[in-house]
Amino acid sequence: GSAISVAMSAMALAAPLTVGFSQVGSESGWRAAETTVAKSEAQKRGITLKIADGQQKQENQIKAVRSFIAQGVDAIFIAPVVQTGWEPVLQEAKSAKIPVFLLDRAIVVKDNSLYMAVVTADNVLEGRLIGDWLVKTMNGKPCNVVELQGTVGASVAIDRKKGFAEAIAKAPAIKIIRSQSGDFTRTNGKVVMESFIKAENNGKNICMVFAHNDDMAIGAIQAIKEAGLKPGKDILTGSIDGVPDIYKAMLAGEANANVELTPNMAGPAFDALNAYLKDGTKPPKIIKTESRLYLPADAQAQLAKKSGMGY
Ligand code: GYE
Repeated sequence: GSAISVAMSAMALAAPLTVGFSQVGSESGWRAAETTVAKSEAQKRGITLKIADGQQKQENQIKAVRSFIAQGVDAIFIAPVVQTGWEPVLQEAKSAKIPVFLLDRAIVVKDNSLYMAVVTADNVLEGRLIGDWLVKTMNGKPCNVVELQGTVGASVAIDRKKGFAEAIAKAPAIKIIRSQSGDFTRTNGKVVMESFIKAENNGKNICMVFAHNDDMAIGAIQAIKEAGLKPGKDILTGSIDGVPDIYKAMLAGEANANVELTPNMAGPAFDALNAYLKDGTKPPKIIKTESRLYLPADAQAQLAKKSGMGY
């Protein structure tokens, strides 16, 4: 570039960056942790972070993104509640030359240049890890599974469902007998689990609950107890996130398998943004975070690790 544009980008680097973050809402413990970590990761780097709570509605998120564009922020982060319907607003961001990063959930668009990168786990793998664990645990024995799905249309719900189904397809005696959305919340996880229990001989037909996140699993554990059954024994549980409460449930013998998901999605996005603004370095399209299975024997150490992190 010319001397002028070099000088201008040096100025842009010197001025503190402002990033607008359109967050899904506050549906789960993991979500709250992600927001907390985003704030501290921004602070570490001297970035001003503006967070808009979408309250689980895409239209609110689209409004927030438009407002960030109007404010002329340096970059926009979106945790997209659902995977479709983003083209028009992303086109507006692109026209305004504002780079967009997606956090924790993916989107489906024809033109992938509408966003810079997505920071996410392999959500199919997360579902598969729980499914593989169940196949191994049952060792050929039959098992009726009920599934608590995440938000309808969310990439993570679609992918976790897919991975789990793929894994249990190897074990013909393991079947999903009921599947419904609990919208990733504790309250709905409990309500939907209550209806599953009622419909399945007061829970006696149910062998395992696969919840797409920990909060719904914790709601389900409550419902199982209230039905006079023992969670973790009469009905096994498997879920995803790794929030402190699920490790506590494991220590109480009430939860069986968990895949941890880091709440630090913003940190890698800030780093990719800084590299891009510095010299145009383009990040990989998918910045993948780790997915690992933890069992009750790991719960104490996991809980200690989480409390050391402050979330
Ligand atoms: O697992 C769940 C949250 O999109 C990865 O959304 C995220 C999921 C997370 O509500 O707890």
